[in-house]
This record gives sequence, C-alpha cells and structure tokens, in this order.
Amino acid sequence: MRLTRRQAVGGMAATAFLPTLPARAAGPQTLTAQVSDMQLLPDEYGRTTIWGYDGTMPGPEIRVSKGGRVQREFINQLPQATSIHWHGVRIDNQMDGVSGLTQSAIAPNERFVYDFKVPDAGTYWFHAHNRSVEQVARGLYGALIVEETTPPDIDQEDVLILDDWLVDTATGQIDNDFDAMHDRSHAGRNGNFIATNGVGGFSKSAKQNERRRLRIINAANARIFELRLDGMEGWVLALDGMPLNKPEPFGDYLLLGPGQRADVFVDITAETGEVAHLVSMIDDRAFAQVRFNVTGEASKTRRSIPAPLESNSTPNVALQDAIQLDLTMEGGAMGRLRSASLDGKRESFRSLISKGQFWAFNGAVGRMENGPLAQLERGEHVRLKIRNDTVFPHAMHLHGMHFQEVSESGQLGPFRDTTLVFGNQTREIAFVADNPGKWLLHCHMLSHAASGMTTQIEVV
Ligand SMILES: [Cu+2]
Repeated sequence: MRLTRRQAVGGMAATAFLPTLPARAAGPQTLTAQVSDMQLLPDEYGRTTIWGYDGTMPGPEIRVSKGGRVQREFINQLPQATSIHWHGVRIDNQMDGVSGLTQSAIAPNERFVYDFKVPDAGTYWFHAHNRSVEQVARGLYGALIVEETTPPDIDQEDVLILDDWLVDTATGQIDNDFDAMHDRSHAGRNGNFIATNGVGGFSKSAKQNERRRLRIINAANARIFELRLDGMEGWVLALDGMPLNKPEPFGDYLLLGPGQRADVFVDITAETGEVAHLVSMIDDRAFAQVRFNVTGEASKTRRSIPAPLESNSTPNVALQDAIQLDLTMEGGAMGRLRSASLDGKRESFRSLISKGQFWAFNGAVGRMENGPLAQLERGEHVRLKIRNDTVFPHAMHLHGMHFQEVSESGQLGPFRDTTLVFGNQTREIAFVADNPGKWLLHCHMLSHAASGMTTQIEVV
C-alpha cells in the first residue's frame, strides 16, 4: 500500500504505520546538524546553546525493523566539519562515518548520503565522529532503534540516553575547553549536570505491575554510569544491542561505560502514589536518573520471567582456531609511559605532553595514519588481549563487528561492541573478522581517543 501525503499526515492509522514506511519516494529524508539552543538547565540559567541533529537534542530517533534500511541525506550546517558514526551497527565500511578513515569529514554546508542496511535488531545510537570530544559533548547524538521481527511482550518502552554535561554555571553554557589537559591525561571529560534525554530529573508516569523495556544508552564523553533499580525488578536482556542467550537478573548494579547500551526489562513493583527509580550512583550518592511516578495498577499480577529476545546472526568464535593479537595501553597521569612513537618518531613523554598527547597503544601514540594494529583475512577468528597498563579505566570500542569477552577460564561472554577495561586489568576479546574494511578500535572516553587511544583493524 502506498500512502498519499495527505493520508500520511491526516490519518491516525497512517501514523501507526509510518515507522515501517520508506521515508519518501522522492529521495532520502534529510538529517541536518545545526547550532541550536534548548532549556537544558533549570530555568534560572536561561537557554543553553547546543549542537544538535535537526536542531534537537537528542536528535530525532531513527527506528527501523531488523534487516531494514537507513537512508538519510545528511546536511552539515555546523561551523565545523563533521561525520556520523552509527555506533554498534555491523555496517558497510564506507558508511561507518569515521572521518579520516572511512570518509572525508563533511565540510560546513556540504552533504553526504548515509545509506545502509541494519542486519541486527537492538539498541544503537548515532553520533558525530569528527572531533568527537567536542561534537558529542555539544549534543550531536541520537538513538537508532532496530526492532525485532517478533516483538517482545512489554507494556511500555523507554529510550533513555544518559549524559553528563559539563556546563559553566556562571553562563549556563557548555564548557568549551574541550582539549583540557587534565581531562585528556586523567579520567576524561566528566560533566557536572546529569541528564536523561537532555532533561535533568527526567520523569515518566508508570503503573504497578507493568513491564517496561528500558533501552539505556550511555552518550557521556567519559562517565561510567553505575545504575541501580529502586521500586522495580529487572532483567538484562541485551548488551550493546546484542541479546543475551538468557535474561540475566539485574542484580545489585549495572555498569555502563561510554558508548555502551543495555536493554533492561523492568516490572514496576512500587505501588500507586510511590515513585520507582532508575538510580545512578554518583560519588557514592544515589541520584534519581529517571523517576517513574506510579499512578495506578496495570494488572493485579506480574508476568513471569521474560523470554530471551530473538537472536541476531552474529558469528561465534572458535577460540582454538583463533590467531592471537595483543594490545597494551599505556600512558596518562600516574602511568609508567616514558616515551612512545608519534608519527613514526620516538618522543619522550614530556614532549608528547607538549603536543597534547598522553596515551599509547603498543608503544605508538594512536593516530590512524600509523597503519593498522592488524591486517586480517576475511573470516579469520581472532583473540585480542587488551592489557591496561594505566591507572584509568578505558571503554574500548570496535567498529563494524561484535566481539565476545573471553573469561579467564576461556568462556565466551555475551556479544558486545564496547568493553570496559579497568586500570591494571587485562581483558581478552574474541571475534570473527567477517566484515571487510578499515575498522577503528579506540577508547570511547573521547578525551582519550583525542590524545592517543585510537588504532584500526583492517579486514581484507
Ligand atoms: Cu580511555
């Protein structure tokens, strides 16, 4: 059935069908990055200038069905060149949006058509990938939701994009010292205003005994969110968009590093008149990240434990056939890095600092032009041992392919695209290099990525 424009705008039924319709017959829908402003902080601070997609923050939600196509004519109206990365999608390399690696940065007033298929259902997000440390901090991100073919049994769905904004409390504007040495050399740029979907103290109404699917996305530059549940019982059904084989009880807490996502199903157990919370622990204090105001009862009884989400067709690794790669992370404040190579030249740590560089992967300050960490044959099975020889945690993100964490006893964990490696910890990941192209592997603490923590893996 093809809808006329009038039907699409006018009818309720048509509105319900819209998400699965192709955007427009005439050409792709547009997505424009532009300077805008919003009421981010409490009213007395006035409006805050942000950079957003289509002038909003978060950007417009993009929602497609598994196997569907995302097509957007992207227009850059920012004062800076930019690009868009579709985080977590097993995508065609030319569409991955890494400026300087998979495409040239899109200059101000220029356009670029992003057009790709999404093979896997799950919770993803898109964000700027040129000078990310500034552009993501200014608000250039949005949710990309890929729906399962068989929808799960839920009452409500909440897309929750967590961020901590670094704002100057005197002006109410985003702190514009994006290259601060302290952020680069320590834990990254941590904010002073915690928000969900750009709202401080985000709240929704809910009903007792209803089941909600929380699609949680950590869009912060550097903050690791420690999440807890209050007034609800939950299960983790997917991490980084990828379903777990079996729903895991939420437990005491869930850590979500920058770039990571979790699909958490919750049953509201709080009673009418009470408030259930998604809690984040900030400096050991409980903070109401999201409030669910319970206004009634959805039913007298709760559902049984949720069934797993339908699986994606991510390839499993055969560890015994895998080649072994090693990546040692060094540098930062209080680290042991004495020298590293920068653009092929050995430099002292002091000299690196003078150039704003603080971190190295395998002895090289990670610049994309260093060449790949590894060149892999398509279909090759790989184990990558990541040794964190720094005192800070790092959120390592691999583009284009999903990996599994390997436990010390050699067990394969859930599929992920970003893994947290804590200070002085070693973590092994494994994946099948089945997606050809040049794939960035970097720390998603964006100040770290800007000061040495990037490399690439090439699949040929
Ligand atoms: Cu890092």
